[in-house]
Amino acid sequence: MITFHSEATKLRRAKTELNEGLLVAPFECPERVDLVLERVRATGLGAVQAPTRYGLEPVLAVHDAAYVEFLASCWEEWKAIGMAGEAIPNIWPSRSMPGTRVPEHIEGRLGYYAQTGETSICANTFEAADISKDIALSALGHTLKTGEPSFGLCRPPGHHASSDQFGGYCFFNNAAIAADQALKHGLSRVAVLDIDFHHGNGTQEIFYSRDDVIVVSLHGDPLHCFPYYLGHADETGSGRGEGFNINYPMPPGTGYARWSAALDEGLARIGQSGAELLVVSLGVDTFEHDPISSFTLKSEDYPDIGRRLAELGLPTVFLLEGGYAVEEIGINVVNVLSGFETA
Ligand code: SP5
Ligand code: ZN
Repeated sequence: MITFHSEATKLRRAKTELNEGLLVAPFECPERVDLVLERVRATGLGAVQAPTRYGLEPVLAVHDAAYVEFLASCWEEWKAIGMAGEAIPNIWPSRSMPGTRVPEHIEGRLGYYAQTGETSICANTFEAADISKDIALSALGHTLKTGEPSFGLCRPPGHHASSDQFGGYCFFNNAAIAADQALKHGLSRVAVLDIDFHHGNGTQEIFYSRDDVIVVSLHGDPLHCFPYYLGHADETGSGRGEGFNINYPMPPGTGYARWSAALDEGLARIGQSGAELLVVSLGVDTFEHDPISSFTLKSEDYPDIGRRLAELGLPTVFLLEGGYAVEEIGINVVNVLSGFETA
């Protein structure tokens, strides 16, 4: 399987993440890319290719222009007024003050465009997000052209990013951008299968009222797990999108038996949907030793995931999302991909 990769994904090197009341070194770090790439090479998965540049048009098809402008200028504006650390939001348009206007001060704009407080914006965040979506689109391009599967070694990840908010380490929604472009290239229905530990709230929001993209997400129950406010089983889509959003929330401690049963159900729904392409939001933070998640999948389980996905028989694009047990991230990601290949 071909891998799309760029060293430029590592341009974002945030120093701080707000975690458990402390500023710590971010879990979503550049070393993740090195470890996955190392494993791709060590296992001989296939060629590694640089992405093509696609510009911002595919991004603007999914994200609000003002949000994209905010991301492009946030860090410079933040520095310009002499803020001491990285850009971390500390106020939001919350339930009791929803407001209607976007503030002018960067502190207010930052909160307006943020979902969460753990994701700092630092130098080159926009540049890394931009190349990450190019990697996703290059993988899509390869699969559309050849019918062969492809792997986009995306960083930063994308599935939490909604039409106008960043969060959960995500800025541009790579999977949503790829799915949307696939439709613009002539497909009539695309499936996004999100197997990251966390609910893909951004992907859900972007496609919630659409029937041309079916979104299936397996994740930690939002009653107990980040991102907490979205991802319940009764969120099934709205309007013509009714029935095209399918959530499988599962409790902390869930292991492969229950998880893979949900996967089979989700795959059956995708099979029945008439989707012509599968985009997999591939997070491996379902791993038993992931430092911020609470499922108990083992490294040996990941090839079986790949095999089950292959049984669908659809052209498939894998895009990296989360996975933070840094030692094992490469093994687990490539286990899924090689399981898919050997099916
Ligand atoms: C792409 C992706 O996987 N994003 C996940 C972002 C989650 N960030 C906040 C996680 C907070 C977890 N707190 C649990 C602490 C356990 N010691
Ligand atoms: Zn995750």
